[in-house]
Amino acid sequence: MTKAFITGINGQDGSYLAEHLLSLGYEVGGLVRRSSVAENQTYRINPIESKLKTYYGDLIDQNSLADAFRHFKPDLIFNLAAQSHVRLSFDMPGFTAQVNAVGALNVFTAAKENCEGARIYQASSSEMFGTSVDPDNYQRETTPMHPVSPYGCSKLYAYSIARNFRRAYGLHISNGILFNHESPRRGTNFVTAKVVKGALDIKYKKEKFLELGNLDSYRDWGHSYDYTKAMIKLLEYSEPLDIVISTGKAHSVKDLCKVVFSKLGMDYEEHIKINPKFLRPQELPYLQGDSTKAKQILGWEPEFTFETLVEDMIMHFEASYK
Ligand code: NAP
Ligand code: G4F
Repeated sequence: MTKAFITGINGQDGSYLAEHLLSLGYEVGGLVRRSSVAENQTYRINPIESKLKTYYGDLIDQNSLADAFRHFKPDLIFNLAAQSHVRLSFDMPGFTAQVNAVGALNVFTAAKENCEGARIYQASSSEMFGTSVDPDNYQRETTPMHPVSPYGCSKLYAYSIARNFRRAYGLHISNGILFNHESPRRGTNFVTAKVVKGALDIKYKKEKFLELGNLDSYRDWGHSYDYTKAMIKLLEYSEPLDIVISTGKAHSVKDLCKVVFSKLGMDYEEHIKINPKFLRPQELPYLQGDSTKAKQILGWEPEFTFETLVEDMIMHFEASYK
């Protein structure tokens, strides 16, 4: 196994994954969409760009995937590309389904026809569980899936068609069911990066308040650096698997605000305003993952805790204020 191809290579996870794979000696290729502002689009992979082979393409253009696969000849394919924002999936459910559901089908079909023997990783999500929680307050591989967003529904289709292609055609496709993971490279319209950046704006007197939506939902937040290592362990494992990756600890959005503001010497209650614009038509109230299977089978353990994740993000974002 020497060549790895990543769709969504310039995203948060794609950039960490590419770095890990290069450090392990893999040749790394990836798919990049056409954008009118090319400079910003690839900022996360600019430091390693000379070591990568990138291809222009799009998940909804199956020919572009087939061409890239035929040319690069990957042994491993990581399908990370997606419209990954849950609230925005309510604004554009059709586009979200095209990219996340039909797009994943396009990746599997192009791989089936052009990359015999390749192992495929599908970026599945804890959002697929929706309102479903086991009686012990965890979600795990056996927990029923009842998604509550167009994003969750699109990811459930991709998860299901991956399992179908595995059984029907013998493809080696694994689903990584990842709980929320963040980093200094997280897009600033996700809540962790928004809170860190918003608190810094207040500390450095650029803003007085931060507007958020629902503060009462709980998420199991880990670090993308750790979770992208789990993706590689999953594809290096001999059998295709569906596996949960999580820290096993849930925190509310309110907890997150409390920790971030207090680390910066402030009281969050004096600075947070609720703006209904950031509420969702249906909320997913509680996520907490049990990753026992990943620990036992893959030997995966996260290095970052919630505290060190928050500190890493603050340190990164604060550097641009000084
Ligand atoms: P991200 O930062 O939003 O990255 C998404 C990537 O997909 C970007 O490179 C984006 O390119 C690309 N992309 C979007 N639409 C595309 C299309 N039609 N064709 C080709 N590329 C397209 O997301 P992430 O946090 O790295 O997440 C990686 C994957 O894991 C996603 O599938 C996400 O749904 C899933 N996931 C994430 C989490 C999490 O907490 N981060 C948890 C579970 C699952 P542009 O930059 O050009 O838009
Ligand atoms: O940071 P979020 O937008 O992440 P969300 O919706 O949990 O989705 C992320 O994790 C999924 C895995 O479970 C991934 F599959 C998905 O791709 C993405 O990476 O929101 C987290 C929580 C939500 O309950 C939201 O309602 O924060 C709440 N929130 C409160 N105010 C807010 C805001 N979220 C955002 N983005 N912006 C707010 O102002």
